[in-house]
Amino acid sequence: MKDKNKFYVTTPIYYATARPHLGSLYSTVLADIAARWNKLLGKKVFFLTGTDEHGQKIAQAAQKAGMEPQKFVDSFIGDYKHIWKLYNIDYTRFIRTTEPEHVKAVQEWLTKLLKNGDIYKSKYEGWYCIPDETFVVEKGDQESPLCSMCSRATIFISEESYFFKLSKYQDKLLKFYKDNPDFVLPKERLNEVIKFVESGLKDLSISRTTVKWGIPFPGDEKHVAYVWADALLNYLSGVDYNKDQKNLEFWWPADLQVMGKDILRFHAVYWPAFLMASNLELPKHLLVHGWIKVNQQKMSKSLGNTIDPQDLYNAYGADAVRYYLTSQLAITHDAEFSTQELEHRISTDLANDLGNLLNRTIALAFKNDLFEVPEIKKWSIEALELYDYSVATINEYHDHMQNCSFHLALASLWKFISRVNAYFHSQEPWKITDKEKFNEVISATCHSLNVIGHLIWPVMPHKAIELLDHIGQEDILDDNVIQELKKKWNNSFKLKKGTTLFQKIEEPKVMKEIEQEKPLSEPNINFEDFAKVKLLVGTIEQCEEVPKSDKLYKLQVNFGDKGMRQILSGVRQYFKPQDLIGKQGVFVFNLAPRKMVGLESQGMMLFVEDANGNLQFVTVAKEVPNGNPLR
Ligand code: ME8
Repeated sequence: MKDKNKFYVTTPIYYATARPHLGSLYSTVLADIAARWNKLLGKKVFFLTGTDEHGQKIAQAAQKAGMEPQKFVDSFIGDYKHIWKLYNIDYTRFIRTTEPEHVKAVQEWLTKLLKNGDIYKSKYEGWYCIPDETFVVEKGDQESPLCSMCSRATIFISEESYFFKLSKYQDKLLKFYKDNPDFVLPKERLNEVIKFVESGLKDLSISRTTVKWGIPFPGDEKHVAYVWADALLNYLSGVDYNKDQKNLEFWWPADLQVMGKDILRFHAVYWPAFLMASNLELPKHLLVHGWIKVNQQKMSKSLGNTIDPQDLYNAYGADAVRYYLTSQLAITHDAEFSTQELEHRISTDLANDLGNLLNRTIALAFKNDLFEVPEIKKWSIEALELYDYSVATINEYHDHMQNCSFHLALASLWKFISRVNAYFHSQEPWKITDKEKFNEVISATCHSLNVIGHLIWPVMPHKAIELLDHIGQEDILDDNVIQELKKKWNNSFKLKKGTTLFQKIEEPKVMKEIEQEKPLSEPNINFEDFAKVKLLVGTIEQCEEVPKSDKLYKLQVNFGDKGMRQILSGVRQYFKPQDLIGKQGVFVFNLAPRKMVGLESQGMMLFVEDANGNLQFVTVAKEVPNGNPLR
């Protein structure tokens, strides 16, 4: 019988091509919050993070830096560990894919699959995206297709390769998704995975001969393992796959695997299929978050628009940044990074709502010579109502945390904080002369702060301890803390004066300068430049799926006296054909024709992202003749 009282959580392993940036920190903080929450629930926790150190992308970056790949990747590890420490990331193990133990685990795994026939040798011919280290599914016949994930240029490769029989697992995967609708959190993101698998899985090339920087393929050292086959295995080697069976059995399957939406396909399709082929259980949940954007673009190493967590730490401290990342960036959405918003949150939520509540309570108690708040025997109705509200908040917080809706958990906690502030004000304790009544108000507020202090610990571990220390609470991780917090209020509190928990931001900080280093707006263009782009209105007469692609629609668009045109558009996940047929849209008419999956696209349809990250097409308020230009 398995010990159910365990929680195994992982982050993606980050490409060791640069220092960690705010995006890498985001995933890692989310995993740390999940780990700490489960510690609060009294579980044994294993938290794995680390770095992805093989493959063509790393080899190229090392070459550019004029370094040996191993030395190159080694040079970033200190940075990762340093930043994780600054931000109180309490990981259990930091794994590197160049560690001999991991290399051995991958080779043994490949050997096993070779033996059971799930891996075979053949030849790969097609397109490859180096930045994403991915084989491009939509094969172009002549011209290079852009990567369907990142829209960057791809290279053509033609080489002998080992293949994993991914196609064999198509039906099993679909059944698994059906039986486990909450495998992917938030649930909505599972739809795109199902669509991808339903569109047909081809066997996956899992070795390269033209890349040298990788794990030698067992028995055929002309090949190295495909970097994703190598990287995904870290989740197993991190808990001693093929090394310590007992340890593996204790921790596997992972309870939660955190990642950005860019790498969902690898984790929700390839990874489960690898595990099925290995007769291992599948992870319980994948937590998939959106992107942090800067000036509307994904923050990424290759775009060079990253924000350094060290700068943020220097300006605001770890816990404020952790709070901002969790409360402001809803997991379900992409969000623009903004120092103004971060500073606003620090001043209002943290300094005003929470910090002031603590300061005022302690200052007032001390002013009235109350240093030890006694246990209260009989509570007033108002205090009992506050207690009820606290229990309801703990329950709500619990449910949101269990669903990994961390931003909702914080929202309900901050509603409670407002409620406590309102209680404190309505009682006007500064006017109370009756000692018992005064003690009661301070005690009810301290009990509330006790609840708040414990609940914010997963998100702001240092500030939580500081807060609890002010009210004399030391043991955060008592068994069953959550149940304890819901018990009838009967604590006494030893109050301590301390430093201010959070300072209001009076003057915007240095981060302004950091943001300004990057171009804040695109350079202007003149009218002639604009006039070069011919934007026309056309009606979509037909819309068909392109069979060789999981994204593309083939549109037949009527441009009136300028004729019909075939336009390909990669928007299948956002629209059904009937959403588009008969509608007028806006098209770039003079874009050079481009070939995709063997079909020519003679223009481009315009779309815009809505607040939910879905696309809306651009149209006219009233019907106009087809072929009319925008001006
Ligand atoms: O993909 N916003 O590594 P990677 C939010 N090595 N999160 C972001 C982000 C952004 N702008 N940019 C990056 C790899 N991330 C592979 C993973 S796992 C077996 C192998 C986060 O260094 C996000 O979680 O490109 C994304 O999935 C991860 O960093 C990718 O990091």
